[in-house]
Amino acid sequence: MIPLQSREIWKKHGVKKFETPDEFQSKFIQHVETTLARSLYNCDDLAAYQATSQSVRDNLVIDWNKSQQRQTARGSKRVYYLSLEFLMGRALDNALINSQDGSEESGVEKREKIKGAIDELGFKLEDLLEQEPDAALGNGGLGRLAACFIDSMATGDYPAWGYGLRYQYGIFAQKIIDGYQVETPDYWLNFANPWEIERSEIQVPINFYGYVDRSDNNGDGSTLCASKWIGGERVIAVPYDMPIPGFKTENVNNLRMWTARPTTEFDFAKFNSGDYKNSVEQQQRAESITAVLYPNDNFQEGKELRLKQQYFWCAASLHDIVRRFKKAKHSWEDFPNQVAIQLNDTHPTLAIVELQRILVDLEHLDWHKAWDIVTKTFAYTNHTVMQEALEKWPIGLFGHLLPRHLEIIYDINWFFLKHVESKFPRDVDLLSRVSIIEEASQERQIRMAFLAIVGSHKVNGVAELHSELIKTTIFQDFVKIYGPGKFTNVTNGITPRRWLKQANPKLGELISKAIGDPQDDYLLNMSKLTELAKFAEDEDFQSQWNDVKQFNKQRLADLIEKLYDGEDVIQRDNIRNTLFDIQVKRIHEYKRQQMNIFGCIYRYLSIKKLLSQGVPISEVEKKYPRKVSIFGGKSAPGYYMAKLIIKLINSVSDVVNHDKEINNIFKVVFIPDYNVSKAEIIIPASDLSEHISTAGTEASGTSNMKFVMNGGLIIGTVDGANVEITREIGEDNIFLFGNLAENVEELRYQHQYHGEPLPQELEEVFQVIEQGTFDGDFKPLVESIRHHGDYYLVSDDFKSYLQTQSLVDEVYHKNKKEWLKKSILSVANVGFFSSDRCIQEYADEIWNVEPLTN
Ligand code: CJB
Repeated sequence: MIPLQSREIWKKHGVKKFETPDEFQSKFIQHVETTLARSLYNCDDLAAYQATSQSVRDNLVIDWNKSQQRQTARGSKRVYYLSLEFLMGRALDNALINSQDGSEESGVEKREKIKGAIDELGFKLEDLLEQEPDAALGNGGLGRLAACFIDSMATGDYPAWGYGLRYQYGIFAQKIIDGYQVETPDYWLNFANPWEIERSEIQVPINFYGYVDRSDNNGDGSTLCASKWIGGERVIAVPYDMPIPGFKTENVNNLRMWTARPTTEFDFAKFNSGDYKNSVEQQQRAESITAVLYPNDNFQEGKELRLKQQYFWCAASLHDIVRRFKKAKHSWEDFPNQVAIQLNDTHPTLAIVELQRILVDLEHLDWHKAWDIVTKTFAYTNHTVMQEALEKWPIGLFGHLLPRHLEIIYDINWFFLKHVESKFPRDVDLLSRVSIIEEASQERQIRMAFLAIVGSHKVNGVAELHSELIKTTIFQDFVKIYGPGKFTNVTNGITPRRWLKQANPKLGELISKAIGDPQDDYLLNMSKLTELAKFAEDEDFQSQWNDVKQFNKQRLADLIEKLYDGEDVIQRDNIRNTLFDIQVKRIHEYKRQQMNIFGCIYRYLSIKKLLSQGVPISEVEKKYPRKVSIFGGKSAPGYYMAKLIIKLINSVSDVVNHDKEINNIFKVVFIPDYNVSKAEIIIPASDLSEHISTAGTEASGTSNMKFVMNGGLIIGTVDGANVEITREIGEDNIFLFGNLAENVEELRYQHQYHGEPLPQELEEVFQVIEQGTFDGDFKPLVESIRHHGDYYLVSDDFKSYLQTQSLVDEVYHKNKKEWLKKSILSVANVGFFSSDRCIQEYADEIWNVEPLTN
């Protein structure tokens, strides 16, 4: 502690945030010369990016300190958001937009001033922003949702922390070689990361393996009593903190990311001293825990290292949370009044078990009292109904790594089943269906979703349809046991700061001017956007709206040209009358990029057919107006079919784009290495985007919301959040097609037992694929539909997909005014999908926490 008399000195020298461009420049130069040890003569863009970030970070850290002190002093309840993925993207521009001080000026205005100041220093802000690598610590929707939520929690002044892992390698970088995906490592920490603060003074020991010692349990052998777990391997968890600034608030929250380090203390016990090689191996073994993000999306791999990651992260986070709680000297009953923990999917379910272990084994609470605290603390978000994504761990692997936790899970299950039995006596079937331990499989497995439900007070789905589906399918029995009140819905959302203001500054500007909101308050109160509706048919406004879209399309065309080594793939001169049709997301059979590319092939064949009949190209163009189909997305490295879909897209692209005869009226483009920063360029450029999953498979989708927020129209199935998007923006403003979720089971059954013929259009597409028109062997893709049950119902939806695409062409090319009206009305009514609304719902309905205003 600093002695009282010294504190005056501290206060006198208290650090100050830079406020003016001049003060920024001074900070910038100071960082160039001291932090980076460079000078006027050798400061390149990278150094200038670093110095800018360090300067902005200084401001954030000052607010971060104040925010944390305020949160502690108020002693209010905190939220902890546990997510194995945080797909943050870049931080600098977001920090500039969100930067705030006591003045009236908005962050957006401030950003403009900093831009000017950087100009004067001899750099371009845009070039500096490009220097930053994406923090790509996530796979797709789930990880990006966590990033949007953490932004909204800070913006809403909620005392909230995120907890994650600081992977050294994020999601792999995707290269396309000969049309195939090739993965290369994403070592994003190559240069110093100015957005993190290492907290090496905090070191949390984490144990694995070993055995349970019950020698001091009075010999009664009960696993319910405090037991001692003697770990067999120990690593150290060290946190790195990322300040998360809110928009238009001085509140800055914390995202704490753990990294694994070896412990020397334990090495000595285990290895002979002087056995250098082994101790280095030990070091590498420890560090491997946080080395790499598992690159699967909607799929569980069941590897021991993944389980190790999960426990390492849960144990470190809970240790931190409990330490903070204990410092405030509350009684244990108060824990759920002080702490809310949200589980982002089942990945952090071990946190439930770890808290029970801490309370029973280390704090010596009675089992039931402890369990009451645990269940009041946790809530669980489900993100998928797909079987292959639901986490299960074999008992053998689990018990070896975490012997005490396995015992605790058995006990949790025992009490749970006892409760079920008392409510539904003699229903043995029910008991086996809901048991946390699945007995039916070859090896017994722990069903993590069931454990998460039993250990939480609320379970939510991520869109209305999805939340209903989990209640009637995978969690049906639990609704019977606990009643429907435990299950709820919080429809996903996105942060309008990144996905509107930052990604689409031109649209942001037009909106704030149109609705008379120069301070950009609409970014906090998105219902203000409804003001736009009155301009929907205003021709002058429509034309300005269209100009913004064309600007964004040019920006994307520039990116594509760069990625295609200078080839002008998208004929720039024709951009205004070329429809940009975009599908960017993880590649997955259920998301049905295959249906999209089959549609592209069909379009190409139809154009060729007309040409072969002697129809002049100008006439063909009337039927098939100019269009570019743009794809982007990564496949899990081990997902054969998804990789084949990528190859097919690239092979089709190769044929179509080089066919002189079709005179550029149709193009197919695959953008390699889709990531957050590319999304910020791609999404604002869409006229149309595709969200065409088999009904009932896409829990929510969030890029659908991003596209709508940027004035793009949607072609989609009645799935996930498309349903609520339709409700909000109006069914006239979205192109829906395809079978409904309620019919999927029946259709699959039909395929299995009756083998319906394929629609003619799909047959034609398959024939040219089989003729070898496109480079590659696509037999498995065709066969999965023709002979193997067509699980994703491509053949059932293909015709209505094509018909709806024709309708799109017609409106876009023959009725541009109608199109623009739809686009404006969509943005006017997109407000519901702000993640600020989600966070408020979680806070009110699940966490029971209040914002902490000054
Ligand atoms: N989701 O990104 C993932 N990974 C998974 O393993 C499971 C689900 C996605 O989560 C998003 C956020 O809730 C949803 O919008 C999306 O539909 C779902 O696939």
